[in-house]
Amino acid sequence: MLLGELQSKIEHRQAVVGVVGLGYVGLPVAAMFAQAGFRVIGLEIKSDRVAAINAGHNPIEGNEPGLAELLAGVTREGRLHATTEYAELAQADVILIDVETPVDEKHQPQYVALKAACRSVGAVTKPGALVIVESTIAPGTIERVARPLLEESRGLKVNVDFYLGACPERVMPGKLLSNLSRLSRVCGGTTPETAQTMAALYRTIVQGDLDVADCVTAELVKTAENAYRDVNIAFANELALACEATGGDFLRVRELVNKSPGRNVLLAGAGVGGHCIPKDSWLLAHGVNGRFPVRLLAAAREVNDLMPHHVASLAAQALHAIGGQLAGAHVAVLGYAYLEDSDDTRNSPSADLVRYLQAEGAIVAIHDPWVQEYEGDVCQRVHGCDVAIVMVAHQVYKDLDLAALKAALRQPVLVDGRRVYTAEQAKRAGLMYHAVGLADVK
Ligand code: SAJ
Repeated sequence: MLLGELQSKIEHRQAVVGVVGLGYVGLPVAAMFAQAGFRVIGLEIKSDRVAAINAGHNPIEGNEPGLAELLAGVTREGRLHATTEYAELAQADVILIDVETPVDEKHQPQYVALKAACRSVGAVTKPGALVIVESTIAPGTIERVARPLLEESRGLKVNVDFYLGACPERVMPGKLLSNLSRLSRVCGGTTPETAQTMAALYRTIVQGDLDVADCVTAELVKTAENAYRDVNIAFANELALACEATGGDFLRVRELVNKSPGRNVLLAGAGVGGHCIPKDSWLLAHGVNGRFPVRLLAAAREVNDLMPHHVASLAAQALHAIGGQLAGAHVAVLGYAYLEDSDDTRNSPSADLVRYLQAEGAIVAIHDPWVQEYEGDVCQRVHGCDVAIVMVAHQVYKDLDLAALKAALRQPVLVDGRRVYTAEQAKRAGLMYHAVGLADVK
């Protein structure tokens, strides 16, 4: 099938869309294309997930507005069918690949799932099908990993037997459907015609801009936009440390710097977690493939990864100031999710903090109203502790009565990793206050 024919099938909603990987990206994508009128085949290796989806049940945790209803509707109408059988993708005119692409402890991409998906898709894809990798991948991955694996299964040739592109997703937990429909996408194709056909496909579900490009541009844009954020957060964190060292207050300094045109210092904090920001800088660096030393990206990752350790040192200094120490101290960690008012704990800075504290001999109590195993009354969890450390700016901590917190603590020590409070508020409540970016309150 020629691309023109495929584009026409897409525009008439006659194309069959396959989605490989029905996780927090693939499932909303599959449901949205089904809602747009396509017949969608969702490929998922976890059979229990397949059963739940075909029964119209949303297996994705957390609050995702609209997703459960959408999924129930499109499965009930038979427009989305999930399967564990790759053979069913032989019917698909378009196949989207939405599998995980994590990095390992050496910051190297782990493409096990991506490679398996490409091999399996290559073994079944119909002539003239369009394969699109939506997972976030290092620049050069389409050329160096996806294309060869798709071709070798049956000696296929890209742009002859199938077409190939990259269209990285920009979803966020809690906003899956709105991000998918609202945000712009880069449609990177191995040929300009492929990119145009990709744009025609995404135009059926995306209201944002659809910018056509080549594959490496699409790979660069996604990894760069998150690396950019990581570097900017690292700048804020390093400025916060400079404020602590020089007697400044980061929030005041940031406010005044940002009055200068073109400045936008982000927020210093207790660390950088989540499913994409900590990873994408390493994917971008991997794409450079050793041709140039990657200094800034790696340095920013180091600054951000050290923030939980810095918060632990603030707690140690706070205890030392009252003749105590971390060893044997009872420490309450408030907030375990990676982001405020979220239940997502992936790459949580609090997990690093807990490891540091326990390595120093502290006894740690964790609270997080959004994380089931740590939910409960804050003051009950803090009761008898020698220090409370706020790691996430959950609303429930913003609303917290500091006098009640002080009454629950054995020692009146508060360490604020997200500047939820002010030194004045803490002082009024009788708490000794230490915070990221604030020189020690004497
Ligand atoms: N963080 C800071 N200081 C800041 C901003 C964030 O320390 O000024 C920390 C957060 O506490 C968190 C981590 O960084 O631990 C990541 O926060 P995030 O606001 O970047 O949220 P994410 O990880 O969900 O990032 C997503 C990304 N979106 C996609 O990948 C589609 C990112 O590109 C967006 O910029 C970000 O959402 C957003 O702007 O909300």
